[in-house]
Amino acid sequence: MPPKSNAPTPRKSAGKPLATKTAETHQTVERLADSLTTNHGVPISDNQNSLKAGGRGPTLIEDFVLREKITHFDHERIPERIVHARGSGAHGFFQVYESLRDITKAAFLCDPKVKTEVFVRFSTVAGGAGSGDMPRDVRGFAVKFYTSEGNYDLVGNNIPVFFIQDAIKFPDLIHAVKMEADRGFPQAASAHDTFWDFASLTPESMHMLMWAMSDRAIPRSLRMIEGFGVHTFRLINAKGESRFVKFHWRPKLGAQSVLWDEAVKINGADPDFHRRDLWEAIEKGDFPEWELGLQVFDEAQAAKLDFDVLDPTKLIPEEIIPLRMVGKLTLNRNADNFFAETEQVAFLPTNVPPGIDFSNDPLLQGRLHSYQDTQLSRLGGPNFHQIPINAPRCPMHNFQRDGLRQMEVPKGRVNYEPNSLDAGVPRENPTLGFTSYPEQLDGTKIRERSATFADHYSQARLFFRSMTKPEQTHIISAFAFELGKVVIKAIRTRMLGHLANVDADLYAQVADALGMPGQADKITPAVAPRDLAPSPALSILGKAPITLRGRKVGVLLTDGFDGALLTALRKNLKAEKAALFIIGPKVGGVDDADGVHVEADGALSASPSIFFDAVVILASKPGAEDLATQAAAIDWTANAFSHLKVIGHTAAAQVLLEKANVKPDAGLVPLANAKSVGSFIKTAKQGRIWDREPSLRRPG
Ligand code: HDE
Repeated sequence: MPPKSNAPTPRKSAGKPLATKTAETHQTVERLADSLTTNHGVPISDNQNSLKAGGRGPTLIEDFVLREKITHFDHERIPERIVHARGSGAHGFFQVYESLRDITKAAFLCDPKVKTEVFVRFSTVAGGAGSGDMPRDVRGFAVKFYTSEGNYDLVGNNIPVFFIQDAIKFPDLIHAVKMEADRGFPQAASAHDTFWDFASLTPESMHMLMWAMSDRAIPRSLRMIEGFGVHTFRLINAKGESRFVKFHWRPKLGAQSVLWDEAVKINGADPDFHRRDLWEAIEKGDFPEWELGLQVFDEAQAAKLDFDVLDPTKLIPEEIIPLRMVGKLTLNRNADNFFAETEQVAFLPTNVPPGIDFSNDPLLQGRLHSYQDTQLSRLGGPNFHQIPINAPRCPMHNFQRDGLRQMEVPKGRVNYEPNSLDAGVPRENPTLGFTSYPEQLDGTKIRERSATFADHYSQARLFFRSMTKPEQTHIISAFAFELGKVVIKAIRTRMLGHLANVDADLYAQVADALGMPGQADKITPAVAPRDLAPSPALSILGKAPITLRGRKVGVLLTDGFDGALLTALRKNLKAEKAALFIIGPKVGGVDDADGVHVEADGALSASPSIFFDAVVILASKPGAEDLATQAAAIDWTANAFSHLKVIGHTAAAQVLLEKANVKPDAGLVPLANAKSVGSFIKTAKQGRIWDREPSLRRPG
């Protein structure tokens, strides 16, 4: 059980308004137990006025009610995370499908009947806590499992590799990507000189850069991201046998991304797009789910791979070691309080139960120090494990004592061991306690990178060549955008040199989009890149599900619309488990052709088409003619088209489509009657109309 909260029990009776001379609102109660109090329990008589020497006089320093309230407020913020500051969290549970006893002794993975409570926090990396949800960035995917053997934190990302191979480079990487030191910009963006300066001088980052420039870095929803533990870990079974493992999360809704132009616009129109989407889905009972997949392999298999499994810039293609899907994560409860839970949650890669262990990946090894350390300054001392969101749900007892923010009152005389004074105090547990895998180590103390880490281009090439055509085009465009924002030309030519090593076509197209053909620096790879067999599993589009489940369809209505069409849409979308969002020219809603009033979920000006996966225009003739005079409606329609969305529309909407320069194609579905709604649904389930893209924009 989590420690008891000392928050006051909510009052049952509503406050009574009290009339005052100056008309400020006072909501009062009579029972002492219901009173607003100070933090020390003194009942407060007036929470609207400070204590003054006369109505127009100065405020008195003896006003402890005012001073306590303001002092607490002044200290409400704590230092934000140095990375991953912007995040959204939720509660849920995890359950394995069958016992994994053969490969691990971790109790929560050995019993399919056990539902392990979890808290998950998703995040961006570079921006501050108040930055938008949609920058091009890696997403953090951190899971805290409250297991019966202590907390297990799987602190991963939505990309399976990382920028650097050694923890000692992390401060440099983060300094380079965050806002530049002298000018304080750009916020939450990698498209600037210092990032690309560092990256172009760090060849090991090439594979990760391909991912960061891909659609993976602009997800449609946090519910639609994959997750990865990145490093190789160990699983240990009860016999003490060790196997290597890579952790994967696979969203049940399928992975999906937005287009860059959408990301830019969404960040302006709704900077909380991801946070809101996650919150709303959970509130309405549409619980996001992920399957946990394991790639399990032994030392002999590891030795046969053509790269080092301790190198976090490399992945193991699923085609070589397939995923074993072992369990399911469900998020079914929003946080009660953002600060207490999502902000104060402290993930520690060092939190592992018996049965899970570390590998010697030098990036992981550095993380094993960093997270505990960062919590000391963020959460103000060594007792942050007592904060309810961080506290283990299993018994916890040891002889660590005192320290800032100690909330417990340890009893008794014995605070050391061995001891003979109290037989009831906790003792070592040689059979069930955590033991490290006794790996044989015999090395020279040395500051050196292993030669087995030196191939920086082959997997970058593998990734690019495993993408579908639209995904490749997006990567080219992203490089062109980001490098286009780099002012110092030498950084661009250096980066082009790396791209030439990755793939000749990628290089040529980025150079062309930048207007810099033939300007790449000559960069000699430490190890010549090889052509590896492509891994189709790395493509999002290649495995996109045909579905509208968890997606949102925006329906633009005008007065006089056909009510039967809306009813049919509503019914069909419900059957597909998709959300329907009604947009009216005004939020007050519209009347259908029979005069039946329909409330809108949002006004046109506040509900741009970028918020939806597919759109429908149910306009009457006069309604469409009016919309065709309005920039908001024309942009709404033009954007839906240029973002490759499926558009269902009435014949009357033609005037608006023409004004928005929408050309008929497979994604334009006329809605003549309730029956045609079926073909709209069928088309929208396919996702975007990728064939439309080349006619609308070229790479760059
Ligand atoms: Fe982190 N990272 N990291 N990181 N990281 C933090 O811990 C660090 C790395 C990741 O939602 C910090 O509590 C170092 C890889 C996530 O609260 C800090 C290195 C991966 C989160 C830290 C790495 C991650 C963090 C900042 C290189 C993917 C957010 C605040 C050795 C596998 C967790 C905090 C949350 C947060 C250090 C590299 C994932 C400073 C030194 C690789 C998801 O301790």
